[in-house]
Amino acid sequence: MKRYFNPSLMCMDFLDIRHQIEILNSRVDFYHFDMMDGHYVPNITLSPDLAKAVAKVSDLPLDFHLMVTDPQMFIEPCRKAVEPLTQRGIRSFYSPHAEVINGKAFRIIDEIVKAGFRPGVAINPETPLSEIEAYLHRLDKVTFMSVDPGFAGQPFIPEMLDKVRAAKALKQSNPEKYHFIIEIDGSCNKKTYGLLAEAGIESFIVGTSGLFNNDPDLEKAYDIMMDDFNRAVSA
Ligand code: S6P
Ligand code: MG
Repeated sequence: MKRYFNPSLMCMDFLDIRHQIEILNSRVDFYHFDMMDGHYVPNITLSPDLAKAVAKVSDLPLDFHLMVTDPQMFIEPCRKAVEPLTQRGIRSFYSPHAEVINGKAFRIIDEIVKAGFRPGVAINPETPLSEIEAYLHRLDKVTFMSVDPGFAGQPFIPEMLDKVRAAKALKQSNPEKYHFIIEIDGSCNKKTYGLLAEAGIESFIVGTSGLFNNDPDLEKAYDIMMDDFNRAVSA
């Protein structure tokens, strides 16, 4: 099974962004890009301007995670930010929260696709899978939150795992219909990799606990992450 690693850039050392991106470029699959508006969650993080800067020194798709009340508002700024990548056929992801798109989900997914993104959705720990079933077949990725959105460094919420298992079973039961990548966001680290992989996670968003706090030297931190991961999944 293909596995993806998706570092959460809000957990980087902001005084050393370019250097860290250059280290990660050859090692990971996507860059998870948290966008917050201070309303949907009580925090503010990354911006389209920073996305534009990152896209200048990387060939990896950006993975926009919209923790905002109005995800439509950021489609155009994010589209512009990654335009140089999109023009080279590198398609970034754009994932609003399931909890805010009800009533206009199909319209928003269409807008996301029209802007050149791969459509995704992020879903909170307490939100049932049924909430997104009507449009699941249109999604390229589902980001299952295993923490309440808003902050790095929070404890893992195991109650959400049943939903991941259900998503995996649904995907397996109808591979013609569903193609979404099953992704985890929150407290993804050596304590949880095994559990997550077994439940069906294909893409791992690694933040403070899985990658950046492993070592001050990011190359070493990455090697530690891979050792931890390989040990956990082969155990
Ligand atoms: C949380 C955000 C995440 C975090 C990531 C941090 O609102 O969406 O992407 O950056 O979960 O990882 P960790 O290991 O600190 O929980
Ligand atoms: Mg996130």
